[in-house]
Amino acid sequence: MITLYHAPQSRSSRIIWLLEELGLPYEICPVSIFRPMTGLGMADPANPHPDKRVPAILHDGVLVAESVAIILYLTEAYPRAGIGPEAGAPGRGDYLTWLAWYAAELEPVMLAQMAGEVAGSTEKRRSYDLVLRRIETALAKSPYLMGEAFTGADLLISSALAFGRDVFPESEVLDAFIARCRMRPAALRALALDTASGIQKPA
Ligand SMILES: N[C@@H](CCC(=O)N[C@@H](CS)C(=O)NCC(=O)O)C(=O)O
Repeated sequence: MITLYHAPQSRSSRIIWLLEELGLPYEICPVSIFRPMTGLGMADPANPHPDKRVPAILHDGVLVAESVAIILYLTEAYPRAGIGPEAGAPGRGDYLTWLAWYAAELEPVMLAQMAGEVAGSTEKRRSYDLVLRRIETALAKSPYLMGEAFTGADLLISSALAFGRDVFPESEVLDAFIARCRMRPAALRALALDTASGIQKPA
């Protein structure tokens, strides 16, 4: 059994989507988190995440935290859905590269731009330009980052882009990619479940 520790409209929403893509039985354990943007909410003692953040999953007694680790762990453990190339399979290197790229390049650049730190830093400006170029180059060639087929990398990166869309300039390619991913039946089911997953527990 898989338990997802989840706070509505947060980075754990993407893991509901993942679990729906994989077609697995799972339960959602709602937890409260501190929300820096509003200053509301508090860390939940019931949350097993080492930093009391979300997402985290418990799978047969194994705790996994961090979006990238959860996506890699679950797409490996349940390969039948075919959304994460296994070790030795074609596309495996590309898959690992995109997952790591999200955490090491995309997310830091997005947070820096949200904080207004990019314009005044040559290094951050360069990273920003490289990030935008990488994603637009990949999506100019194919509907998904790794080609014709949707993978866990598309799930992760499209959910980040949807959240931080304003960080990047107008781009039909980016908008079409986000829409393509979000219209998937599993994504729509996840959205409904996220909305129904409850108001934060009182802090
Ligand atoms: N790198 C982590 C980031 C997790 C994260 O920051 N989650 C936010 C919600 S979107 C959170 O739990 N914030 C509560 C806090 O910072 O205490 C991941 O992708 O899993």
